[in-house]
Amino acid sequence: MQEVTKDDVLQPPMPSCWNEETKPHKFCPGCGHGIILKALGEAIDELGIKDKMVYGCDIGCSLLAWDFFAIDTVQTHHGRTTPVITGIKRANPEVIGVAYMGDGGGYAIGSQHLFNAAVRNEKITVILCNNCNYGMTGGQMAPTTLPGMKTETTPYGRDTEQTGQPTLGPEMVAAVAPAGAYVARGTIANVRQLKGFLKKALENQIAGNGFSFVEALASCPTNWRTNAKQTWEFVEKEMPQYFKVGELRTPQAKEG
Ligand SMILES: Cc1ncc(C[n+]2csc(CCOP(=O)(O)OP(=O)(O)O)c2C)c(N)n1
Ligand code: SF4
Repeated sequence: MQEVTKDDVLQPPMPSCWNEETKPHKFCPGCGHGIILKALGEAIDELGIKDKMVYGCDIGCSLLAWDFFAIDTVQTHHGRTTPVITGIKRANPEVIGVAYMGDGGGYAIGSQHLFNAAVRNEKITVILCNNCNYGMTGGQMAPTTLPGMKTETTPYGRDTEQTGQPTLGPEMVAAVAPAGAYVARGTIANVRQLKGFLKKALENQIAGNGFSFVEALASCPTNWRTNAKQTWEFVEKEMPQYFKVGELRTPQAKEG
């Protein structure tokens, strides 16, 4: 039988800022990272900013995107993408800097960087993939693991008496960021809306208003050990019950 290659199959259109040679990408089937990065790629294409960008990815499954874009890219230590992109942006304010990370990288080891960058209103964009666990290292409890959720390190379910409540990142960033910040939580269950949030976050940086932060609810079927139906139900129905989807801050004013 003749072998079928990827050139024989009709491919869905890729964002032009993607590095075509590195596709298919390295994420597991059903992973949310690729969906977030497609929405980001389309937002970059629509804004026409590819040549001005520096993209930074963390340690965690986000590092699998080190060759994902045809864009200047830096791969950093775990939790350190925010300060690395901050440094690049400060050295060259013309750059549009994006820091991409997981919930472990952003809300555990890198939380001091994330929240202090927000306090300082650094003119960068941080995008965080919330998949309720430490994906790359095999599915341990993360700051975002839901109450009662089973992981490698919470085999009987997360006990919030012992470990506290899941981190509400956008709510925390919105509470400390000055006027000019943009903060939102999207989901891979609504990609059109997610792309809109990512576009507004990038536009906020282009306008020089201040810090921009978008958390995206996403899937990790490998560590959740879920089939396609269970995976989608968890993302679409379970996660938004705790993590409310929507915009929390727009640059016009500090609300509340
Ligand atoms: C300083 C440091 N601490 C710990 C690790 C081990 N480590 C690698 S990836 C990872 C967790 C990644 O989880 P997350 O940030 O949620 O991203 P995901 O893989 O789920 O996308 C950890 C703890 C490391 N590489 N470096
Ligand atoms: S382990 Fe989870 S987060 Fe990492 S690539 Fe696989 S599905 Fe995605």
